[in-house]
Amino acid sequence: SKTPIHVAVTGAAGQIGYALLPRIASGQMFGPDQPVVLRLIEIPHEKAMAALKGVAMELEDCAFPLLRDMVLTSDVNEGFRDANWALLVGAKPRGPGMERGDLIKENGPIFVGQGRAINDHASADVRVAVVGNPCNTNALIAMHAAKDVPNERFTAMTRLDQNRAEAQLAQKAGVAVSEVHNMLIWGNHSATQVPDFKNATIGGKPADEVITDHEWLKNDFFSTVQKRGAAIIQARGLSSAMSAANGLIDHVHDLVNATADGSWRSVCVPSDGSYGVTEGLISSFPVQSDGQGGYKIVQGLELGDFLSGKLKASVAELEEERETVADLLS
Ligand code: NAX
Repeated sequence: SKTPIHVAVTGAAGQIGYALLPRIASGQMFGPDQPVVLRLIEIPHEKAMAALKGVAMELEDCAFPLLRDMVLTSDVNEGFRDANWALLVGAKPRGPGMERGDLIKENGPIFVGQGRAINDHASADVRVAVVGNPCNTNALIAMHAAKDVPNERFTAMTRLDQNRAEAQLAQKAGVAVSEVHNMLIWGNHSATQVPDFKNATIGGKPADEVITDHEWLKNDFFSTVQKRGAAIIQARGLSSAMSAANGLIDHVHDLVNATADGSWRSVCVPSDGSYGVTEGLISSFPVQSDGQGGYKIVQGLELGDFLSGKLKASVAELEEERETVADLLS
C-alpha cells in the first residue's frame, strides 16, 4: 500500500479543525486509497491541549481505515516534522474593536515561527496552505521565513469564496451548481476580493450572458460574496467552519490532482506580475495544477474595466498589508 502522507494542521482543536479532520482522515483530501498521518498542532494552553485530545479521541472512534497515526503537540518543530502538507488554520481571531491592521500585527509573528519550523523540519516536498486570517499576508510571512522552501509551495485559500460565488450564480440563474464553471476570485481574501463574473460560465455560456441583470452582478452578487462571512456570523453566532473546511478540502484536492484543460481554480499564490498584480504578493489567481506538484497561472483572461478597477484596489490593500508587516519579511 501507499506511504502515508503526513498532514500537519494548526489550530486543530478549533471549529474548522473539527469539520476538517474527519474529512482528511476519511480520504476526501488525498483520495480513497491514500493513508494519512495527522500531525495536530495547538497552542500550549491546558484547555486547548485537552480539547485537542478530545478531538483525537473522536477521530479514533471513527475507526478511519486510512488514518495511520496521530501526533498531538504544541511544539511546532515536532508538529511540522516530515510534513508533506502544512495546513495553517490556527490564528488569533479578531477581538472586539480590533482593527484589521492590529490583527495582522498580532498574528504575523506566529507565521514567522511556523515558517521557520516548516523550513527546518518539514519534508523536502512540503506544500503549505494558509487559512488563518489575514491568510494572504500570513502566507507571505511564512514564505519569507522559510528560506529554503520554494516560494510556489505557499498558497492561501480563496476557495470558500469561489464556492460561495458559484452557489450565488447558480441560484440567480435557477440552475444546479454543477452547471457553473471557472468561477474565479481575484486579489485578497478580504472584503476587497473580486468575484469574476466575466470568465465564469453557466451551462457553458458566459455568466454575464446568462444573467442579463448586470446591475445585480456588479452590486448584489459582489457584496453578497464579499460579505458572506459576516452574514454567517450574524446567523450562526460563529464564523464559517463547515464551509471553510470544505473549501480547504477542495483547495488541496485540486492542487494535488491535475486540472482539466480549459479549467481553473481560485488559489492565492505568489504573483509573478501576471495581470498587473505586484510581483511577490500572494494574491488569488486562476490556477491550473499539473497534478505533479506544479501549477501555472492561467494567462490571457479578459477582465474589462469594472473588474480590473476592483482588482487594482484589492492589490493596493495587499500592498498595504505587506507594508504593515515589513519588519517580519527579512
Ligand atoms: P477557532 O478560534 O475556532 O480555532 C482556532 C484554533 O487555533 C484555536 O483552537 C486556537 O487555540 C488555535 N491557535 C491559535 N493560534 C495558534 C497557533 N499559533 N498555533 C496553533 N494553534 C493556534 O477558529 P476557526 O473558526 O477554526 O478559524 C480559524 C481561522 O480561519 C481564523 O483565523 C479565521 O479567521 C480563518 N478563516 C479563514 C477563512 C478563509 O476563507 N481563508 C474562512 C473561515 C475562517 O474565518
